[in-house]
Amino acid sequence: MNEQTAAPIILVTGKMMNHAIDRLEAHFRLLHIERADPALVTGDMRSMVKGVAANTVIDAAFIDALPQLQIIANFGVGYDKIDAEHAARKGVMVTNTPDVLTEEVADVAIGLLINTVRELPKAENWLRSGRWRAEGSYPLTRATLRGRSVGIFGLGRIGRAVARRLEAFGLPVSYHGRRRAEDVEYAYYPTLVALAEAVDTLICIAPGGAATRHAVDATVLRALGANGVIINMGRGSTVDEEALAAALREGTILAAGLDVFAEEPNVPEALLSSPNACLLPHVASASVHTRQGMAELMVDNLVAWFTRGTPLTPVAETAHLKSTGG
Ligand code: A2R
Repeated sequence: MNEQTAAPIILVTGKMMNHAIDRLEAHFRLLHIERADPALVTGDMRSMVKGVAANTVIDAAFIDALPQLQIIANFGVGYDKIDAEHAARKGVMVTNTPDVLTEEVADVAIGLLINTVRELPKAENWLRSGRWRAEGSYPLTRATLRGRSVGIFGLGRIGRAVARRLEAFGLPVSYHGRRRAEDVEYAYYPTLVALAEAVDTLICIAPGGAATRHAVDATVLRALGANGVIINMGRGSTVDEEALAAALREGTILAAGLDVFAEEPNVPEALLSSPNACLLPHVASASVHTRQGMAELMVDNLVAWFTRGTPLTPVAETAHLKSTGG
């Protein structure tokens, strides 16, 4: 792949950080497309594109529009935007960027939890707007982290990193996932509603997609209770935002901290206007350090596929696929 002319052609979908583009250009010939829309696929793309570096939705129709496609390298650990099952059926490898963002996202989960419970962004606004000087101290917060019991929905790589931090904070941890993890001692609940009944703080760090869509619904929020706090770091689709806004409005739960939303960058008005919601614009992995690490892993997956025939971090749906070369 040293000769530029022999280098495989990679299609970059959507906006991609310069660090990724620079590294891609060192190994591949690049084409760009604003969004992964089959109507925008040119004849050259159809006949030449062997890999996609993805920062957008990649659906079945787009995969079908690229008959030479061998691999889709996703920028991010969550790959619910990519139809990985269809890719697997078509023999197209899909990779993601696990591990390199785990500790960063776990740090932000704890930051968002504390901001939500102790109202630090609102307290800073109090100072900046002159109310400290004019009116005196910021009111005592109704909530505290002290005495809380935390349930983690999705005890995977990031969930475990969050759990380790919570242990250091002296808080008991329990979890829900599709199966019990044999290598941890945290209490396991086989349903999300049972976990929500047992705790007062729920941290969601499960993947998006059909299986988890609206898993956090009105029933789960009621189970969490009036002192309940929910933090969502996984995917917006996992939480029924309408039910959440109603639960915040009606005092069914106490507060919510959200880094992800169902229709980003659109945030429902009912959440924007909720005084007990702490809202972030999907920034959990968004440091230069961690985004560069993600870019490097995305590119390393493509390089490994085209040089060795196996990527570094395939997603579960396509992990069995082998390169046929070419
Ligand atoms: O269910 P399990 O035992 O496979 O545990 C996984 C859990 N999980 C689910 N739990 C309940 N219902 C489901 N349908 C379901 N699907 C998966 O979520 C596992 O404990 C966790 C995901 O962990 P990892 O695959 O290690 O992902 P990582 O790196 O922690 O990232 C999690 C998510 C990404 O998918 C993005 O949405 C976000 O964080 O950045």
